[in-house]
Amino acid sequence: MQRRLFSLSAAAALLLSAGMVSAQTKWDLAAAYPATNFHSENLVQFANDIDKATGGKLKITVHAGASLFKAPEIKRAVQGGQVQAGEIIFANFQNEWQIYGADGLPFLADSYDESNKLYKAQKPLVEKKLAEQGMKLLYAVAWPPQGVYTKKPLNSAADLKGVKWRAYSPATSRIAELVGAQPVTVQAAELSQALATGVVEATMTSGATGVDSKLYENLKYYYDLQAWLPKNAVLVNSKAFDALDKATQEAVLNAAAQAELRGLEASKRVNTDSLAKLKANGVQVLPPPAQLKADMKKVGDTMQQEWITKAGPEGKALIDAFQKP
Ligand code: PCA
Repeated sequence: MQRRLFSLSAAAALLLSAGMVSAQTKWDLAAAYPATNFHSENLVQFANDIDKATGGKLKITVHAGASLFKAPEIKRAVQGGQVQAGEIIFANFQNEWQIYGADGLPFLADSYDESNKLYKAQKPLVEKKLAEQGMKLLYAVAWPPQGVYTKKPLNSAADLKGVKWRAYSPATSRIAELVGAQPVTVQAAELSQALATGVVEATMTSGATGVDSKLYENLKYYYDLQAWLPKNAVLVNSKAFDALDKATQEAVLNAAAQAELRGLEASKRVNTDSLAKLKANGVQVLPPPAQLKADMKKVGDTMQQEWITKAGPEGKALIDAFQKP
């Protein structure tokens, strides 16, 4: 009897310690932008919120600056389970599925309000696609509006002919083609280097990335076109998420909802702050000249038409949902 009691309690102790081991889950989260970028800071707070809410049961380590995977590789890494979670920019994946690229098109949704509306229309489609791909969307946050950085002043798109144009997405490459610039795809993590070596003479991005990558050291003009607000999205591998207990899943979803709201406010704040920082660093931050704006709108029209043709019925459904009053 004594022996049996002993072995029972030993078994219980073993189970308990096994339980303690499996009670803590560790995730890595791959991110592509610098640690000081507002998206990355938001990710760290997201991870801290989850740590607190779960009493340390789910620990997420954020790997910023493309230190685990390069920006275009993160989606596949999350899908394949090489990393449990990751942050991507939807616009990078337009060639895979046009709907991912909707928020990367010039002048389709060109303010925070429009961008929110577009997100609402995109979200159910994207969630369904990601679920098919074995992933779950946790939250998404828009970058600040995109403008043009150049070395020389611009009057019209014709001034961009032959210029070495840094692109980060299929859409930003297409802009270069349409204005006769020379596109070269460089992700944010390599942008400073590309500028220093003269591979890049112009780009379209946000004030935020202008500050992150110190674009002001090489590019002295910023035309605040406010052409689109591409979104970053935080994804998790579905199997990793499903393996969590219900309470932990709830904690992740709650923290994600808060991160989405907090991220949007941060984006707006960073937009204002970064334009001021560009000026302080000698950049002429200018409204686009009328001809440049008209030319870029035309580029946007062409690209929206190309997009709708490729995106088919899903694209039409998205635009209808987006334009519904
Ligand atoms: N910064 C990122 C994407 C959009 C943005 O504002 C970049 O330039 O790569």
